[in-house]
Amino acid sequence: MAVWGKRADMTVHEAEPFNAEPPAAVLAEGSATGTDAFFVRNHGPVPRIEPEQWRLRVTGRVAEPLVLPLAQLRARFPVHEIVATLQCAGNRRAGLMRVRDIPGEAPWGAGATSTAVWTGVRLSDVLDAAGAARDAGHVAFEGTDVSPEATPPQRFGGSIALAAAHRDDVLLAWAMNGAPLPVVHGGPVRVVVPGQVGARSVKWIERITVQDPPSDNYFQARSYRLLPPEADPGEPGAGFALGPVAVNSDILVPDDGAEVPAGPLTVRGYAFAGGDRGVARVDVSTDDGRTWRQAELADPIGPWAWRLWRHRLDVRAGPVEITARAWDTAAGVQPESQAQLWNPKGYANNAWARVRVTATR
Ligand code: MTE
Ligand code: MO
Repeated sequence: MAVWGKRADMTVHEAEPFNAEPPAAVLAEGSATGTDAFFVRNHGPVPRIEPEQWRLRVTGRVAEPLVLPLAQLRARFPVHEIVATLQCAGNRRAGLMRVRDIPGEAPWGAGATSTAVWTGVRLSDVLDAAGAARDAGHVAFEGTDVSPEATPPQRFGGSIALAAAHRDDVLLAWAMNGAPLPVVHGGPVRVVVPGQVGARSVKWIERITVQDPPSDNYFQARSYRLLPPEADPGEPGAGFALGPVAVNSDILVPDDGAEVPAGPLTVRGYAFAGGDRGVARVDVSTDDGRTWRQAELADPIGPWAWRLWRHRLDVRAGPVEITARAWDTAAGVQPESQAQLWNPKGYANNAWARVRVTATR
């Protein structure tokens, strides 16, 4: 049954809180993901907020604290539209779980990554209006939803560095793909932080605090940290907080395990690089990386969005393993082995993409 306006064929990792990803092939259909297919990652129940009741509070190291109703947020600042990809840190965790189990976390596939057009105002314009201290360290976000998974249970939150918050691309968005932001994606208003792990794009944003240290919220200080493999995931402060997304790609078509006709086969996928990096190249191999061919990249749809890619192969009857890897504009490349990337929370799997298919005559 379709819930939250999503396609009926979503893989639902959890019904409550709702967590779901689209079938990989659906992501290959277009550079902007349909709202009905865009993945959903929730850490608590979806809060119901009346847009008229909603207020954004801007506090902390500001000259003038603000309390902004939605109408004022929309009227007072220039409106901007960006195309941005969100990628959850848990994207492709299923691959890491095949290396070693990761108890308590969902086996996300390629689909914890999606791209949309977001409309809103720049966070930096709002910070300027509040007279945010220019020498502050971080900007902390807090949503409305209370996560029972956090210790102690608390609202979802996180932070980004002040310099990142002043970038042109960080939005307080009330629309997605040209329609009011759906409640499951954070409506009435969410933060969109392009290029950083999805967790920093706080939904149902209610409070923005300009401060020196990073947020002490559970989802900044304890979770969404990349731990050394031997670390105890319950240990506070271990590892480092995730931020910009490393170069990544995945194969969306054909499906892993599919049977395909021998002969011409078009392989399709996405590639994405966060931070200030773009996707420079995608390579495809059918001999486990001994030789590579360059895939054809779709035209860029914006500096903060993924690049879809395709590559035509000619496959002979029998088993075929297809491997892909992306390079970013800083010459970063996806590492080969997910065994080497395994970490206790199963984040940031950017190992070579692989699917195994059987070609039949
Ligand atoms: N914001 C709030 N308030 N609560 C959440 O659970 N999940 C975060 C982020 N913002 C979350 C949140 C995570 S981990 C990700 S990956 C993205 O939202 C997912 O955004 P989406 O559900 O719109 O795809
Ligand atoms: Mo996430």
